Amino acid sequence: MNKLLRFTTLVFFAVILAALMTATVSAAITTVAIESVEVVEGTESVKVPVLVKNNQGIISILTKLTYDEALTLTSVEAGEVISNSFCSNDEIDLASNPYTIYLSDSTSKENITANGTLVYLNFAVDKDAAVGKALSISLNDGIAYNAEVKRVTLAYLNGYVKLLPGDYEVKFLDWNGNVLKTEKVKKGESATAPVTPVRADANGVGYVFTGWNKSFDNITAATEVTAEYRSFVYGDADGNGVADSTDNVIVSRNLAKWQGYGDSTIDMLACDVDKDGVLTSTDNVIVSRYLAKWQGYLTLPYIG
Ligand SMILES: [Ca+2]
Ligand SMILES: [Ca+2]
Repeated sequence: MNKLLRFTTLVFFAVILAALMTATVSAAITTVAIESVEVVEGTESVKVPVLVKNNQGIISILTKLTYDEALTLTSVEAGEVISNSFCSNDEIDLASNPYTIYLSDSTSKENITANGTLVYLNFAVDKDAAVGKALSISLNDGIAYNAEVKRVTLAYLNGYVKLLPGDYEVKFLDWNGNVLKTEKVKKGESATAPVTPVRADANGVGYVFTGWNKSFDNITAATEVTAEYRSFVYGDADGNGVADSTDNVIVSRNLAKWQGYGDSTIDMLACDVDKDGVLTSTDNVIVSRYLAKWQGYLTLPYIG
């Protein structure tokens, strides 16, 4: 092995060792961490835990809490780590931002080394707080002591409260109020329509779906969307509301391809009285028999 290679190897291991030591040291700092909380918009109060991690041994902590103006501190509860503690939750102080949190075990002569919740911060959330924005909560200027009355170095992990867009229920209803589909949609997003509904014929009248009565894009509230249909009378080629011999003549001319009697001039759905999807002379024969009140042809559509 040449000298350069040996030197390089040595440097390599030295760097690794230094990195490991740094990692060990940084892992060993007592850390006060605010646990971020995400709630659905409209939530009026949140409880934010403040945790101690990598606890190297403490007996008291004093720190300053600063928080977003869309939050209002309503109370501070002691957590489990320092159970016999004084927690500066004097109501008069609550309005101050920054707010001083002070925790001290007045009885223990030994270091508290448990990890867990130091305090719970209860906040009221402003009604107009921005959705999706991290409402920051931070701690700073901390002083902590251990049982030997030595300063304990603290690291902080700041947190936030975030309002998540709410879900809104979008209901798709049929003409008679039957629920075709229910969907939860996030604020500002779009609902997806169900499969095109089919409305049954009734008393010689047919229906064709024409769309939904309102938009279901950009949903910002609970929404009901209703199916809309166009109605037609079976056999009523000219759309005047009754099936009579005039319609029969019109259909004959359409089938014979007379000028001015094209498909676009008549109601094709109304004329397809056997509902096979096409207009043929059979449909016209059926309408003739219906008009002549043949037995078996007394109602339309005719399903043979
Ligand atoms: Ca007619
Ligand atoms: Ca037909």
